[in-house]
Amino acid sequence: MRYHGVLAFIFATLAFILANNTSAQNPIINDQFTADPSARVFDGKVYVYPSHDILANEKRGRIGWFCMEDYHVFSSLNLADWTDHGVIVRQNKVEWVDSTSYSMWAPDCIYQNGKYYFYFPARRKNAEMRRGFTIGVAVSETPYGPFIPQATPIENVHGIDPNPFIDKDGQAYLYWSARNIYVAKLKDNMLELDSEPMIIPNLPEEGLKEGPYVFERNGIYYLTYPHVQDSTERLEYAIGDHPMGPFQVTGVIMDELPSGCWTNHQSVIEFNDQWYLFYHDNDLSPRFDKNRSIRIDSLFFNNDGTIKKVTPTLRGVGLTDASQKIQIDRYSYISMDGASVAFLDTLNTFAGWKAILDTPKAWIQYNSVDFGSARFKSVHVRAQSSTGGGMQINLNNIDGPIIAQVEIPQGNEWNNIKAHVSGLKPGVQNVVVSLIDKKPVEVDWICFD
Ligand code: FUB
Repeated sequence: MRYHGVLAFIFATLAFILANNTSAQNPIINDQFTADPSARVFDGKVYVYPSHDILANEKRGRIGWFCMEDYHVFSSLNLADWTDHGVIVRQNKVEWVDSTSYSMWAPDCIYQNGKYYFYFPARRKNAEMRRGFTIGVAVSETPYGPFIPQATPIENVHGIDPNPFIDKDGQAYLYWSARNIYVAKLKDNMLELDSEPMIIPNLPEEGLKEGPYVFERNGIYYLTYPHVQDSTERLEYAIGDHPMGPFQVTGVIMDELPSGCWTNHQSVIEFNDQWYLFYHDNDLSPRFDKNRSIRIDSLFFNNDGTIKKVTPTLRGVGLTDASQKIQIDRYSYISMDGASVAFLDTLNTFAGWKAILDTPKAWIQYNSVDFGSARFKSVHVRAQSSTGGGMQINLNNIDGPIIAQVEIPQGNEWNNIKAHVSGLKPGVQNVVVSLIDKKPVEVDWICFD
């Protein structure tokens, strides 16, 4: 117990020290690739257990394919500030995993009887099993580790994308995919199956189905899954009145991603009376869709319990503190003409994006900035303009009150410019940045102090 306490302390301290390059916008993690987000609420905090995409090369993985060697976990109290707790499971630290396979695909985690059970797929060492994936478990006393992997995978499971679910009566189930979606009961120890795997019937027969994630709301069991109906994966769901079904295909949660990213992968949680959809896209790797990034958007239900379709946004969820960098390129709305977004550095996408305004009155609106008691006296803007240019900041919308005007000096260097702010209102407001005349301006971020 004492040993675990000390380890937990070391982990917590490490987590605090680790880079916190995460944000209130989409994607939520910006210093590494992340995919297949399984979100959970433990003790009032949101934890996300994603896959960790890396780029394959001659020495690791298969070039042009998924490449994953470990898992991180991230947590947040407000869906805006995320802490990276570091690596929790690594392929070469799990006895049964083929540590040359870089195949640590979509995981999930659940709490039961005082412990956290982290389920993950990978390829096992035994030559005869090389073809297929199986699923293992690592156990921890905290949601962020240390997780101790079991020496062997779960018997009788062949497939990927594990999803544990615990019903109201305490019975645990494991779902996974292997072309079809499977379910079996779990024993109380959460490490062994307690029933024969069953293929969930009545799901679409054509097109790949994977990534099951089950949740319950008002007595309805929602089985959500990515499915290739047409050319790439879209997020669908089926509903039933028991965790083992029967389930009836009910609708689409999210259409195919406009980016063309071939995979998508979801989880759904309720947090502080709001439901959220976690999913992924290839924001930080637009040319290679096996390097993905996790995202969050709000999810709403109709009165009959069906799910309203979610449209992917750049703004994502959560409030942005006015004193933090407000990345307006993750906009809520944008003018029809003259406003666009581009990478700051196309060779290093982790540096993020910039907003470009190049037509008079072009604007970008960023919603839900928390101004607190509106004590701010100035705004800082990181911007550049090869011609020299001017921009203004309005509250609420493009016709709302002007709170600042900012002159950007002529040049090809980024400037940090400070300008006076007046007329701020307390609380949560939208900000709109617009071009005053026709001289183009590029904006990295703005923040208030
Ligand atoms: O991340 C690798 C695989 O891609 C996952 O296991 C699938 O769900 C798909 O997202």
